[in-house]
Amino acid sequence: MLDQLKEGLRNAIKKLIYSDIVNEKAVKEFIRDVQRALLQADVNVKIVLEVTSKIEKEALKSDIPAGLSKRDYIINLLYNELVKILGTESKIEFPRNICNTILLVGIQGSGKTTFAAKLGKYLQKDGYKVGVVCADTFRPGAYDQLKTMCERGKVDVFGMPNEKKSIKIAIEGKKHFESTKNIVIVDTAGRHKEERELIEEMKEINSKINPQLVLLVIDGTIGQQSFTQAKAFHDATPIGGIVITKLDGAAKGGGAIAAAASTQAKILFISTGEGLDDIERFVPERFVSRLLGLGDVKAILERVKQAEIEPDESRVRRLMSGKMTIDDLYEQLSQLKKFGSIKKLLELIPGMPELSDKIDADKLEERLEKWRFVIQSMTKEERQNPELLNASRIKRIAIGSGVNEKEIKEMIKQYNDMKVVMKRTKGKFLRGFAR
Ligand SMILES: Nc1nc2c(ncn2[C@@H]2O[C@H](COP(=O)(O)OP(=O)(O)OP(=O)(O)O)[C@@H](O)[C@H]2O)c(=O)[nH]1
Ligand SMILES: [Mg+2]
Repeated sequence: MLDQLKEGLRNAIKKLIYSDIVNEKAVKEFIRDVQRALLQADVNVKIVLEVTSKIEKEALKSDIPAGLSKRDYIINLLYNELVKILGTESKIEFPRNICNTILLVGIQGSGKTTFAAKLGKYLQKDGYKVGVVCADTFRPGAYDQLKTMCERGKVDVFGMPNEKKSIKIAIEGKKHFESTKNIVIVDTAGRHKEERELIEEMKEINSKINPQLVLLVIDGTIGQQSFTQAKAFHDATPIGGIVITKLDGAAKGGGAIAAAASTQAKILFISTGEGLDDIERFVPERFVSRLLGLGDVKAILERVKQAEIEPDESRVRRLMSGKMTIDDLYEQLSQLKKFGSIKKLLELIPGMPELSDKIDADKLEERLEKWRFVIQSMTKEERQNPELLNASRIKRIAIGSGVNEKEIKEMIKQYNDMKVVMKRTKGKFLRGFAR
């Protein structure tokens, strides 16, 4: 879905993560990359400039919240601004004790019929009893198309192939399902090529069948033109939501979503393929996380919180003065273990899903495991005083831990390096790693 936009934004992030220092030049380049990606997806120029100038202004400020790296801060800004332009999540719930009607409208070929079947299946999975009505008297074979798709999804269909008045079919369909269903989805004809006519007809059907929800189905391939459609619709009727279809492979899909959202109308669903299960609720946060490859952002925050490292006073002082004992190191490694498997953690870190090919997380985890075995084979004195570790002691530890001597020597060297880093960063090293 939206592969081009995804790639553009992820490349911008990747470049930022790999840059040696995050100075003004790097920020400006990041902003340019983001602008390019959004414009290519047909996001409206005004929206693009608004979003990126906000990010740029914030990113160039010197006071970044304590404990955050500049890179994290900037990625977070991008995430927040993108979520903001896409609006808020809206709940869709229907009372189960009445028969609710959902009316689908949209111009020719926008994907109404396909969506009617998908929505039927989706709501049925959610526990509703659903019937779908074919009120399209314009398109030849409309009923057969809908019937075939609904049958595949095991959703009941109603139609009157010989009836010419769509309002009549809608009314009969409602009656037909009234006593057995709690949701009736009405698929309408898409003979309209422009919004004005469509809205006139929608108003008429609306007044006669009184639906609980009118959904406007918009073809995502039209990009920012979805603005006029969504706006006209939203101005004409206070109820309603929007469905954006064909987001699979639609180069302009990002622009279509941003434009529709900027009308204040709610996007309720998106459709990402011709299959019956290619439907999803539109949740701006989730959508942007996926777009940027941030994994599940909420999950990261929770894990970081759970794993807040709370070393005791004396340990902190030792770490800060560079006098980290191996016991301290062991304690820190155990803290890292709280994150669960390192591979899973890497997948949750911004930018990491993209980079994880390059990092062999299994190896890293294996290495930490070995480290633990080695530490467990040391005596208490050795752990307090690593300088004691001479050749004969290392030989003994190798036998006890099953890790060869060369590797142990390497570990000791790493420990010494880490001690230097700890001293320099005043113990923040592991916290940084955790983030
Ligand atoms: N790739 C892709 N194709 C879709 C999607 N939704 C619908 N289509 C295709 O778009 C075409 C039109 O879909 P329909 O559901 O018939 O559209 P409609 O709005 O009912 O059309 P009319 O009734 O003629 O107005 C069909 O070929 C569908 O298979 C989608 O999310 N992705
Ligand atoms: Mg149709």
